[in-house]
Amino acid sequence: MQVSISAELRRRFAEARRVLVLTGAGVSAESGVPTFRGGGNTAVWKGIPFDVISSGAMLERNLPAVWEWFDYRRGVLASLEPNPAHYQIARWQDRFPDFTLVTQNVDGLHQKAGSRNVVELHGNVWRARCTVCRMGHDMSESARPDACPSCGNSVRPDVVLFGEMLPPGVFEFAANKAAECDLCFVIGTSAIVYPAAGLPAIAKDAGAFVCEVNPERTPLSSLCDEVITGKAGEVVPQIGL
Ligand code: BV8
Repeated sequence: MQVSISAELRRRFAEARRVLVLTGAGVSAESGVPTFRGGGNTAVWKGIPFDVISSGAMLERNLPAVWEWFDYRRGVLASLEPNPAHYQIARWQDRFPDFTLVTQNVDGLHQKAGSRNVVELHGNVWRARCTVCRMGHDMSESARPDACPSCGNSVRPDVVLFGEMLPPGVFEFAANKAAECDLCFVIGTSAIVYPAAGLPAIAKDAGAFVCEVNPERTPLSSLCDEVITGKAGEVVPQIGL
């Protein structure tokens, strides 16, 4: 689908030096990853709403149930591939002198498409970490460990659940980059989860040109300088390289 991109955005893209991209579940939708909201379908797992099964309170109460949910999601993700939006964003990292990709997604598809130094605000489903010593464990090539290989305590998904703090320093790093950028893209997010959804406003307040890509309008749309209505996989490759 051909989309209309303003001459202003094309000029900004050509002249940009510091670019920040914020992505949400929508950037992975065309790869087959279910989104969490929008379209009337809220993710529900065995009758438990997504924001309940993916909450710190549930993890405290029933870690096995949370693992079952994340084991299922890794199973779904294992066969999925990045889509043209992921690949174009990966190309952008060498196109600009200062490029930062911040994602709310936990699916690892940006990295699979070649993006480096991805700022994962909410962690990654392919990592586990110890509940005590916080030792990380990569599950992309191996099964989930029954216990921490280092201290023997229980392990949990290395994902930020609802009601949990983001990893120390991660949001602050992203916020600083948002405050320095001259061009900010917001791709595939419903913009209701904080603190992530606050990043575009930081960029806007600092004078950046903010462009949203989404089939639907969001609470951020009104603050954006340009809103391109469409699917990420179709729109992002047309924005430019
Ligand atoms: C925090 C990992 C400090 C888990 C996620 C009450 C109690 C406790 C907390 C709160 C509270 N009230 C508010 C809060 C804060 C809460 C929050 O913001 N809640 C919201 C729902 C109101 N935030 C937190 O809890 C954060 N921590 O604040 O700590 C604190 C601590 C205690 C108390 C207060 C404060 C932690 C948030 C992280 C939660 N973990 N994920 C897991 O994945 O299982 S968030 C989850 O939502 C996902 O990571 C997802 O990425 C994220 C945001 O969703 P989106 O990515 O935007 O996806 P969504 O489906 O919503 O939208 C998809 C969009 O794509 C739509 O717009 C659609 O139109 C579009 N789209 C569809 N197809 C396409 C497309 N776009 C482009 N192309 C397409 N083809």
